[in-house]
Order: sequence, then structure tokens, then C-alpha cells
Amino acid sequence: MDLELWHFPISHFNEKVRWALDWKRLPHRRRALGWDYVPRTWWATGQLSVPILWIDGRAVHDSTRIIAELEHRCPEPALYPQDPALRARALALEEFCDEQLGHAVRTAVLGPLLYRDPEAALDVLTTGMAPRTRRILGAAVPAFRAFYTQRHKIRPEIIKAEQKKVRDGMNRIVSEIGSSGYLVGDSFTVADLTAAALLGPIAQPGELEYKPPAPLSPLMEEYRSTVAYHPALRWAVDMFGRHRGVSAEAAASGF
Ligand SMILES: N[C@@H](CCC(=O)N[C@@H](CS)C(=O)NCC(=O)O)C(=O)O
Repeated sequence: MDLELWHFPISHFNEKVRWALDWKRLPHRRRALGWDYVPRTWWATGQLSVPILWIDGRAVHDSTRIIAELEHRCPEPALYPQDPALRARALALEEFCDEQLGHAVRTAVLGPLLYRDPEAALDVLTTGMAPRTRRILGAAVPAFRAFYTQRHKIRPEIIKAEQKKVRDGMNRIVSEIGSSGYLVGDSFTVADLTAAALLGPIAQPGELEYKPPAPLSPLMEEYRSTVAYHPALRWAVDMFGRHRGVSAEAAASGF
């Protein structure tokens, strides 16, 4: 199977798919998109978001659909439980994390930067991209910020509410962890992978392959300190430590 991932290195939804590819030990190429991602993603899929995974020349977008396709084509090692009831629960938790947690985490972490230190936001968002992307976007910071906040529906007045949504999401995750330490059944599933990957920007586990510039922006640290107590973050760090594994990237490439 020929696999090429189009991704934003810093993105947690993209980390979700990288983790699935690596977990299944599927050799793949990675292309970090940059400032001109809009025409590329539109041409490939008729929508703008990454991750996009090219599977034998066909572009599949959306992390949940990509993992479903990988699971179908390469069932072992499994991310979906065998038991139908457990599988339904794992998929429901994946959906919950995608919709309730992933977007809120983006706003919670990046919202303060975008409005109070947009240069720092750009440094974070262009992590792992070609240097020209940082230069080009850096020459048009207000336009970039307007575009990014509009695309992701980030407004100053909703940041606090989205940060509360993150706390509620983390409470739900903790309440779903079973005696096995996993969210569903007694082994690692797509539910654990999704929850941990989407909490990555807050938890900042050592296994993250694409880390934001160090030291972290004080605004990021300020937000992280308000949730540092939360057991969901320790759980996410533990999931990364035990299950993130090594990269199956076959060759790095760029446009
Ligand atoms: N539901 C999608 C969400 C993906 C997503 O939000 N991707 C962001 C990066 S974190 C993106 O591509 N943003 C650029 C845009 O949509 O214009 C998934 O699970 O793949």
C-alpha cells in the first residue's frame, strides 16, 4: 500500500493520524503543507482541512475516516475492539473527542496567543513547515490572523467558554477510564489514541515528534498552569509513554 500524509506537523488532529500510522507500523511519506495549503487541499479533496492521507493515489480526508480506512485495510494491530458493543463505544468516544475536545483545545491554547501575541502564534503554527511559510505569513500577520480565526471560529469572547469545554471534556475522559486504565475494554483502542492525541497540545508529552518552539510562550504556559492539576493530562502523558511507539515515516518530503 502506497501512503502519503499531507499534514500540519503541529496539529493535534494530524498527530492522531500519525499515531495510527505508526501504531500499525505502516511506512508512509509525510508532506508538511505550508502557506499555500488552500489550493492544494481543495484540489485534492474539495475541502480545506488536513490531515489528508493519499492511499494508493486516492486522497482521504478527516482523521476519523482515515483511521477507519486504515483499520479496514490493515486490521492488525487493531485500534477497533472486536466486540461490537465495545467498538460502538470506542467510536462514540472518538467522535466525542473530535467534536467536543479537539476544536476547543485549539481555541483554548492558541486563542490567547492569536489575540495577544500573534507572532508567537505563528511560530507555533508553522512548526515543522518550510521556513518560507513563516516568512510569508510573518509579512502579513493581521491578514493571517483574520483568516485563521475566521476558519476556526475563534473570537476573544469565546476563549473562556472553550477553556471550560476542555475541562468538561477532560472530566468526561477521566470518568470513562476503566479499571484497566483504558477508556474501552482492557486494551488500547482508537478512543485512547484520540483522547491522548487531542490533549497533546496541553499535556506536551515528551514523545511529541513536532514540538512547539522552546521555551513555550508565557501565554501558553499561563493557560497550561490553570489545568495542570487535571488527571486527564497525566493519563494522556501515560498513553503517549506506553503506546506512542516510533515513527513509521519512510522519507520526509516537501513541496
Ligand atoms: N474533523 C477534522 C478536523 C481537522 C482539522 O481541524 N484540521 C485543521 C488543523 S488542526 C486544519 O486543517 N485547519 C486548516 C483549515 O481548516 O483551513 C479531522 O478530524 O481531521
